[in-house]
Amino acid sequence: MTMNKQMHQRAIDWLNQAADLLRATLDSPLQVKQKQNARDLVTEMDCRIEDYLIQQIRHYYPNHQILSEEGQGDVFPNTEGYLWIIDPIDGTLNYVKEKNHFAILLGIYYNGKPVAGYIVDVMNEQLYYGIVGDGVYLNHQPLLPIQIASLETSLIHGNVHLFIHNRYQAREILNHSLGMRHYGAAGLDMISVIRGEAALYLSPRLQPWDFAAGLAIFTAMNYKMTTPTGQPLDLLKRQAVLACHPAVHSQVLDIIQSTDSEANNNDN
Ligand code: 2AM
Ligand code: CA
Repeated sequence: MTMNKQMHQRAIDWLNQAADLLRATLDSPLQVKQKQNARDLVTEMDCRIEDYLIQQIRHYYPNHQILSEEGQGDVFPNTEGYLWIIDPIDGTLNYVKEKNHFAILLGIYYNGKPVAGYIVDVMNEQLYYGIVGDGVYLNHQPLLPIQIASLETSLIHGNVHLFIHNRYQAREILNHSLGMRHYGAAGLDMISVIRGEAALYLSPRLQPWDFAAGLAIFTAMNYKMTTPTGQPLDLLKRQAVLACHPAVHSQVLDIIQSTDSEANNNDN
């Protein structure tokens, strides 16, 4: 399925409106609630952005399915037909504590296959999108990534806990690289790989809305996004994710699979 131009234009208009609203309200007092723990937050702006995007999609595309983090989408979506996967604010903890380094994420899928992905780096006013079968763009200009030659000459991105607990041979991967950086917003960490600033991003636990936008952009670029054991990602499940430049993917899989400990290598 190729991306429909009108749908693409609407998605961009809605994302721009949503990003404008987040910037305009940045200094307003925020209602912050904990979800599972003190690091897992939701604010009224997560819900407001989600509500706005879902209202637009439902109005123009009433037959499409929606999967969205804060629960206003479909309760039990499947991958049949069009599926919009939304994270209204990726990096909510950054949004609350830094007022920076957060994103809006949207992935559009058809019968489980990526069609287009959108990542808005809100405070930098940068819109990244990838259209499968076309290419990847930054603020509507074709993106020319920095070239990645090898793990040994590259930075990597990854969740800090991976390195503390050495899951997926994270320390070994780090030792092969030049060093580790991390934003704490999956969409922005994936952008570092998309731009060629880092060779990979590894996270032990991402929800579909954390990786759906990036997976579509990676697919448009022929980059690799799999589980850390090289399996395809399941669009409806929480999983560990290895998002990788193609030049280093097989080397990283080899390092991960060289582990002795099965427990450290569990994809779930
Ligand atoms: P969020 O801000 O949308 O919740 C932080 O390392 C990254 O992981 C962010 O993209 C964050 O997204 C996501 N994240 C935080 N807690 C998570 C959890 N329990 N499961 C999956 N993803 C999570
Ligand atoms: Ca979120």
